[in-house]
Amino acid sequence: MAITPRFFGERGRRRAASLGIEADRLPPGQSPTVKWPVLSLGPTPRVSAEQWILSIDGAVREPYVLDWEAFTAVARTEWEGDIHCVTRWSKFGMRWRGASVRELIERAGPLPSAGHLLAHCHGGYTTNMPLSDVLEHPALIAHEADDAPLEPDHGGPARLLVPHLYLWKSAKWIRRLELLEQDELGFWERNGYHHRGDPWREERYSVDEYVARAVRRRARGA
Ligand SMILES: Nc1nc2c(c(=O)[nH]1)N[C@H]1C(S)=C(S)[C@@H](COP(=O)(O)O)O[C@H]1N2
Ligand SMILES: [Mo]
Repeated sequence: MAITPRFFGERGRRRAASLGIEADRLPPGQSPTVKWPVLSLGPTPRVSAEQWILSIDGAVREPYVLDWEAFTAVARTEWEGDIHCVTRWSKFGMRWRGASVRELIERAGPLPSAGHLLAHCHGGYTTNMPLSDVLEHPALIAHEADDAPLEPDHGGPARLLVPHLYLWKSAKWIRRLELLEQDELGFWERNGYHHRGDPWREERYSVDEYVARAVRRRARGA
């Protein structure tokens, strides 16, 4: 729904073709990257595996905390595919390993009223999403990318990975998954970005959400 200047699309498609990436794997307005850019708001927090803990709490029957040993014992889920950043780069054919977010959340017993997730990070970053985005789509607490331990700049020792949404949802240096009954906005969502962020629907900014709603209202004749 975003109004993307045409040249972004054309440039991306040409570059994808030159890299042998099929055109239908490139979301609208994106362009493939070979290197993996680092996008962080602040300095990289240094969190050792020994210090690392993940809390799963909020609207759940049994909140719990995982330490590194308990996490790595359940980190046996793999996901292969492409990631998409709202700043228009996509990185193709990555391999990720970690724990299934759905399994971690189910173990806490989400309340029937829990519909939203707020991810909290070391350093203060937050991002929100509908709970269905991590229960009904592949999502990991990831500690390995492309067969190597996740670099600190990319969120190591572990980050959230929600690959079907723009990458700002994939919270680095994750420390807490908070289930919520009412939605609360994260950092970028409060600062003009879309509340969901589906790259295939080009949900970049909240203004896209506003325009899409207006278009739907008009189509209904309201
Ligand atoms: N904790 C934290 N997580 C974060 C960010 C951040 O600044 N802090 N940036 C987000 C954004 S905007 C993007 S595009 C991706 C970038 O991930 P990368 O640096 O591994 O490419 O991380 C997301 N997760
Ligand atoms: Mo981003």
